[in-house]
Amino acid sequence: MSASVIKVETQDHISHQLIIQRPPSGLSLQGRIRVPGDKSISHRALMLGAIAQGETQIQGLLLGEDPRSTASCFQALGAEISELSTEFVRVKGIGLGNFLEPLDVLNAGNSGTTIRLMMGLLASHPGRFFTVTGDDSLRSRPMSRVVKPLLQMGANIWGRKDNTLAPLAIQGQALQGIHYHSPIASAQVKSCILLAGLNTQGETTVTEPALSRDHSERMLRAFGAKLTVDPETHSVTVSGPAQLYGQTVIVPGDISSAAFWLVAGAIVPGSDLVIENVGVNPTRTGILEALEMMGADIQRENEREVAGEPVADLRVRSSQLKSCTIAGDIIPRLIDEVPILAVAAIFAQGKTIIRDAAELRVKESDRITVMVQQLNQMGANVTELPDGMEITGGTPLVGTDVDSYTDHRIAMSLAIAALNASGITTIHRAEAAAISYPNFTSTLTEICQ
Ligand code: SPQ
Repeated sequence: MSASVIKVETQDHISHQLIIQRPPSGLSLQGRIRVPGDKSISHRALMLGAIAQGETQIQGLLLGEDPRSTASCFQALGAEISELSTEFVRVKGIGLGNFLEPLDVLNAGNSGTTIRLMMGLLASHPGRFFTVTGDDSLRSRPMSRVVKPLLQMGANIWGRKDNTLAPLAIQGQALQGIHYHSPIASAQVKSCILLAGLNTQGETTVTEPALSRDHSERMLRAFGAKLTVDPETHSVTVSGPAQLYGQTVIVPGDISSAAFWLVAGAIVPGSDLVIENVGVNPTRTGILEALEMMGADIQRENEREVAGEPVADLRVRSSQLKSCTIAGDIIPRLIDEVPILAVAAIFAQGKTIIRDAAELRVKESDRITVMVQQLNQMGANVTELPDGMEITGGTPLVGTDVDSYTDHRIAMSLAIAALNASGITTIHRAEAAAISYPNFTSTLTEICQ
């Protein structure tokens, strides 16, 4: 594909617009590609490495802005972290309970995972005072979901709007173990409480209404924590105080990033793409199941296990998609992929219904409202529901000006929609993609033929 068809223009020092125009001769996506390291696993590798004794070696770390925020927070707390690179990162842990009191506010940037997981660790470090904050988006995201259980454990936390919003101040305390029944299936809530339980005497249990991603559980075990899981009740118990020991972590490719290419390969006629080395942890593969329900042609090849996480190469070939209903327990296993699934549904025959996904309203943007508005602006037929959307497939998309609302997953979803739109699509504030996928545009240029 010629460079004039995918263009990045800088509006000012930080803001970019991505311009996409299908060539008149048509377009197909071909090649073998790799996606960057899994964001959830990258955060956890840096955090557990920081609180473990000894050295942790990380291969395949995501060099996105979110893990960079995690690294800088944990450096301020005393961990030694070598220069971030995808090849190799060395973390010299300071041991559980040994955080330094940082001289300044801990800034989690745009990253919900950083602030919420870190709060569990900070609240359980007696005798130190911490303040945490983030960017405009993060300061508007709900923190009560982690503040509430931490207060039940005996934490001292103060924040804006009745302790619900960052900036938050935390006075570390000796906490007590609790059994917390979380009203939402959230890996961040679960992980925050488990991490608080590490430095707490006795047992701390979290029960969630449906299974959320289990990377924390897998990695905590690998680092030496005593953990029991009851799959029937979706409950996890950690026994504290724990001793964690540095490990080697090999981060697989992020299925949430692969999802953009899976949908692109499915909807752009004549495409045949292989995405190598993708993490296929069953708590993350809802996107594969949803696309298979829609009739996508996706094959898992070379399935293997790497450092405790299942990995596969995914081959996608274009096919006519059909509508489906996506709701219930599958939602937490594909929550970050709903924006790109909405794009797939535009090119499917019939009406696709996505429900039980109200959590999307409190992500980096309100992903329901923003996706509905932006896709309809391109000519799609999408109706907003309180907890999801209804997408009637088959209306042709027409390129126009759209906006990411500084949300990385919105920026990339709109870029994929633009591949099947007529005319020119300009995605404003497209630099947001760098939160989780810094080289998204170069991969897009590479596979377009
Ligand atoms: O970290 P952040 O900003 O919350 O990132 C998002 C994303 O789209 O990248 C959500 F906006 O992913 C979350 C995910 O939605 C990452 C995550 C994790 O690593 O534990 C869990 C999910 O959030 P939650 O609220 O369901 O626990």
